[in-house]
Amino acid sequence: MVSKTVMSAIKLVKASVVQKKMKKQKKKKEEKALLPGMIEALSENLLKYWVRRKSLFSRFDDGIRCDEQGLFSVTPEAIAKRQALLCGSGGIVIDAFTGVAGNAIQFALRQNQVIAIDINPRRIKCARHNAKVYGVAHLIDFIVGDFFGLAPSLQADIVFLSPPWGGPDYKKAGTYNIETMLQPKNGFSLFSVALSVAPSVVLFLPQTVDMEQLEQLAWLSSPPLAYKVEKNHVNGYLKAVTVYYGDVATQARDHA
Ligand code: MGP
Ligand code: SAH
Repeated sequence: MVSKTVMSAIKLVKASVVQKKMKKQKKKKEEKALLPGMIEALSENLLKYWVRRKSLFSRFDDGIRCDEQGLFSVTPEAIAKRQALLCGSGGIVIDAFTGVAGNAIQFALRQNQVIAIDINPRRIKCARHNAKVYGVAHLIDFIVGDFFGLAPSLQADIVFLSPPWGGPDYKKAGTYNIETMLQPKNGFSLFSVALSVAPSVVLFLPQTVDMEQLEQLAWLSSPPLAYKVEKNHVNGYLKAVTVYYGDVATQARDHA
């Protein structure tokens, strides 16, 4: 006869087997949702990003993973490469809004020590996976967290900022105001926080950004910071602008 204790132990083991099975199924389901090839899962306005996926990641079809926001926000590879070139090698670079790692991968490929932060755990999971596809995951520290909360404990050579612009509809507003339209905080506060972490800050912004505001950011410091604005094109089309502030601006000018 089986004792009560043994019966409850069997029940516990059974429950844990069922739980493990359910966990596995959930994980599989989540991973499936992130797999490429799920074209039917994309809304119509995301199709254009899918069509140009190889300009976002040249190795997209080697298993790159991303969700919807990751797809419309990722920095096209040619731009991310250029930004990494201008930022140089061998430094500590914080990618404060990592997304699916379009930028973090290129900074790592240039032998920087990269700290990759994103508030969204699912996107950090994609970012780590994508960095593996490019063979650089071991060079990047991935952190799930809020950049503003983490900033007081961070120090680096460069902070790279590629924050949410408010979705693909930002263009409808005409001139892009970094004070009112940038998320999750206004651009001036964001910039000040980044400057408390590193002497050089790089901002990736919409092509419609108010150029006067970019100059105002430089004047937040005394003496004002050196800065350089670069327009970013892909296949001849203007996509965005990158602004380099501080030492990195002087360095960037040498690459003009
Ligand atoms: P876009 O302006 O949405 O597309 O994004 P495009 O190709 O100019 O649109 P079209 O209508 O002219 O075809 C251009 C690029 O900007 C994207 O590939 C991303 O790199 C970047 N980008 C777009 N959004 C909406 C964001 C965002 O919210 N945050 C960040 N960091 N980058 C973005
Ligand atoms: N450059 C990235 C795209 C960044 S999209 C790439 O190439 O893939 C902007 C990212 O900022 C989103 O993934 C969003 O989750 C993240 N984000 C938003 N608020 C944040 C915060 N407070 N701290 C850190 N990340 C944040």
